[in-house]
Amino acid sequence: MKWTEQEASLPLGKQEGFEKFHHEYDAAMKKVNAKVEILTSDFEVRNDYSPIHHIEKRLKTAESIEEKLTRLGCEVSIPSARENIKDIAGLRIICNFIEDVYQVADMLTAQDDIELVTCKDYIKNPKDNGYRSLHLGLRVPVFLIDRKVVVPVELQIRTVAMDFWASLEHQLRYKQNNEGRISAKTNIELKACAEVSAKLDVQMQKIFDEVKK
Ligand code: 0O2
Repeated sequence: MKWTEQEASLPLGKQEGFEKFHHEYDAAMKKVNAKVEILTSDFEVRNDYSPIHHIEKRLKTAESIEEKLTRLGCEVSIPSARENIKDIAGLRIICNFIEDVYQVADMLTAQDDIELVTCKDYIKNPKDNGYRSLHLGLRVPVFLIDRKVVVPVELQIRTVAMDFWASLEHQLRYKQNNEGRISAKTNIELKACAEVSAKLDVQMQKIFDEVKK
């Protein structure tokens, strides 16, 4: 399909083919979610322990994709969204312990229909504000009625403690002012909390390892 200028001037959600485009990401998200659920139940069947605490998933709305394209200075069109936005389908896996995060990441990326494209390890290299999480950019094949498409999915894997911190920091960022900025004082306090929570993760892992022995 040729992308006309007229088409690109419409809001993304109203452009021709948006529903089909969006559905590909929904299907990919459901596929990865099913994979994680299967891993969880397999753990439950074989062991008395599952590394996965819970899963969250979200599909970016047309408005949110449009906002991100505009923020990045990209054209607001379906081809542009396909090219520039890799987190339309997103899943977050919350694990109990740090080692579980890497174990789950290894199990998923070892599956032969999953392609690992990017890996940002904010656990080994936390962001300046203290944010910790493992971010994997994946590509998964999805079989539709008439064709196969390979769709990007963003996976965030982190511990309960990392998730607790990230959720509160996210809420604060949007509460403090409309631009999502946090005051310097709050930033320092939040970073200190991130460090306490990282120490807690290490201590809890140690306790768990000792109990396992
Ligand atoms: P949402 O609705 O949570 O998805 P990009 O992936 O292109 O957006 P970047 O910076 O390369 O940009 O990606 P990165 O570092 O992988 O982070 C993207 C997502 O990670 C964010 O998504 C957040 O979910 C999460 N994240 C990253 N940094 C922080 C942080 O400092 N605090 C918190 N709470 N979350 C963070 P979005 O797009 O912001 O929104």
